[in-house]
Amino acid sequence: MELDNLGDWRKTHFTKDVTKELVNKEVILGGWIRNYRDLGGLKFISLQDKYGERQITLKKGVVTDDLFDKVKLGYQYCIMVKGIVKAFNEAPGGIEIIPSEIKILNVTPEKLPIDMTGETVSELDLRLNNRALDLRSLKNQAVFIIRGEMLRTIRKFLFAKNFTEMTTPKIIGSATEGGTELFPIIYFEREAFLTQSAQLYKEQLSGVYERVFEISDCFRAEKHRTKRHLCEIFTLDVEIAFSTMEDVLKLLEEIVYNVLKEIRENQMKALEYLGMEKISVTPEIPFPRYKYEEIIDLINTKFGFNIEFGEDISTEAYRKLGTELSSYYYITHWPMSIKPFYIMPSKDPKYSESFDLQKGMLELTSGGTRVHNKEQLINAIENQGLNSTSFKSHLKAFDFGMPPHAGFGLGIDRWLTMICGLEDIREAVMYPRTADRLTP
Ligand code: AMO
Repeated sequence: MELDNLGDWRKTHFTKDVTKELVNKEVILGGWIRNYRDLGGLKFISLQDKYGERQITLKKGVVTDDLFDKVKLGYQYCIMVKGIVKAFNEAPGGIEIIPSEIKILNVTPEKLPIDMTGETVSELDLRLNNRALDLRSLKNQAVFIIRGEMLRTIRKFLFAKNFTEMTTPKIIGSATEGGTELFPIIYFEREAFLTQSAQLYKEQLSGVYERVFEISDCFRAEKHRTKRHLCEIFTLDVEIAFSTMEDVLKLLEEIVYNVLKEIRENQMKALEYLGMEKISVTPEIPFPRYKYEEIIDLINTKFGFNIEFGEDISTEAYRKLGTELSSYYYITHWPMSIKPFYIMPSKDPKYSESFDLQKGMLELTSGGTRVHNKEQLINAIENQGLNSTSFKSHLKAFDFGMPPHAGFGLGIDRWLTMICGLEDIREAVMYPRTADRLTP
């Protein structure tokens, strides 16, 4: 097939902007063919762009014969349409476009590797193998509209609260939070690592900008093959000087509340598309707070587990817990023995000033008050069997008046998975990275 040139055609509107106010006006739209029907004397095209779709209607006798005959289309052909907007109640959105010209800019193979009409759902790995196509689906459109809203709201909220957005290095010279779960890389003649989190930098920068945040990727060399784990994750990191865990708990629940509120206010259509409008509701704040000891007591007595103080809570135990506590809640005061060196011990050093934010069975966030005294920090590093000399450059920041500080890290991908009701975290990332997946 001979393809048309773009020439001097430019889109005048996105599909979402073609409303009834434009009736009888000419528009130029561009996008992909999600679906088409050929009923002999009548052809319908569902033209999709990044915001949705509009119906293009070709009726023999109404459009020119040349145009009618030209329209022999395939799924996901890239086309542009020039035409007049008409009101038509039976069409989606009550609008149709009667075309005067159509440009076919690019074509597709007769059989696409995955279903793009929305009639069936192809298997996830197959979809991920063809991600640039798969991302065009209306379901993915809804997921990533919500993700965009989430990130926009977080930024808006934090800027209004006097936070500074930081950008910290992703290539680091030594382990961030202990030696595990790091990806080594070759950095000229030396070994370096991909960062596991912004932890040390956000602490240092809390001693400069007082209230800092970063939304960025970090890397976990985890071989877990679960529906909750990725090797490249996207996190919201927050650190606040002159504060403790108490302040952070309040801030975090306000963020969660506001993000959900704004998603509901601004992107209800996307939530509805995913069938999540009744499920991803704005939660009541403050969130319930349970101490770690209360939680393991509950799990042990109610579900017959035998978790001892100092043990992590297994996935199976979390699964049961999620049936009891299905909304957002905090688990605070974890045993110091299972927390990283930078976490502040409680008055009774058996416990720590740390917390997780849970939604049902899923951990969304961890955080706490940090150690800001250099001697105490060195001891904590050594007590965890790490070598404090490899933290030399980080420890320097603690010589220059480091304020008391606290913060948290929130897994954006996990949260999005939950808000959108997705089965697998890989669906919440445009190009996921797992132990098994390095392409596309
Ligand atoms: P943590 O390691 O708990 O804490 O990570 C913070 C949050 O990131 C998400 N997360 C993951 N999501 C998907 N796949 C993974 N492999 C994965 N690992 C973590 C979770 C988790 O709650 N520096 C601390 C935070 C702090 O204290 O400020 C940290 O990184 O949602």
